[in-house]
Amino acid sequence: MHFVEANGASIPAIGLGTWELQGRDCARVVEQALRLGYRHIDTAQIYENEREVGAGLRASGVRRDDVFVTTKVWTTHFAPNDLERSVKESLSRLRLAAVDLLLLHWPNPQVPLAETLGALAHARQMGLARHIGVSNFTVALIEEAVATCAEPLVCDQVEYHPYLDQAKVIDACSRHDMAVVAYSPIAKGKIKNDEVLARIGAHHKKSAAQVCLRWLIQQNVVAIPRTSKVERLSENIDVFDFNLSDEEMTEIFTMGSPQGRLTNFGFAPKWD
Ligand code: 1BO
Repeated sequence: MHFVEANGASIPAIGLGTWELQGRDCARVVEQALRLGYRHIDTAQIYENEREVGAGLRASGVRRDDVFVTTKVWTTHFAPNDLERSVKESLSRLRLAAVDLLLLHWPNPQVPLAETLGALAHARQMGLARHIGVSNFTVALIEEAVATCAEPLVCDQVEYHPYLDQAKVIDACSRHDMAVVAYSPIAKGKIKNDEVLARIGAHHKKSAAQVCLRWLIQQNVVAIPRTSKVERLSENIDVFDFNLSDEEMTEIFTMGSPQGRLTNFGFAPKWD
């Protein structure tokens, strides 16, 4: 497994995203993923599956310390006391003493960012999280957060795949030694039918999805593809035995645009 280093954190480059995985299916997929060699699981309070993620982790038999577990605080818990209480509730659902990474899930302009970051930093100081970071933050918000937070922020988790140009966010993260963690890295399955990626993949005996994940890894980006199918779990982690050429990387970069976003909500910030 390849790791991405960021502000003192070592993050496994491929993780399992669990957005929209529920109940027994979620626990089963987490267990299978860990048995297949995954060492990074991503959940969130709003996914309502932290209990199942914890159950899958225990059922896998993999040592707790060998797995990098991320959860995210939902925006309704951004007032300082709420944040601390909600993180303790997350830990009790996961049945863990601490998570490896704790993120603010989306920006929430209703609560001053400095107050929320103070509580996030305090959660780390109390030992509830080994590392902290943000998600869905724009360049301006990254700058504000880095300037305000008393503890290092190790990542911004954002939507990123070949159809969405995220050059500005990537540049801001790299200036602050923060990792970019890509959610929906295979564009909610759209990549599987992409002709350019399939053509590049044929050259390497890999699928279009594997080329896409490899393209992210070669940028030092962490990817957290979600799947409920065991064969896809194996496919998504089998991306460490080939290299894309500079020409192939560049060709894939030309597919991105700011309009390629697939996840948007009324409460989202004004994107870069
Ligand atoms: C509302 C969930 C977006 C991705 O984590």
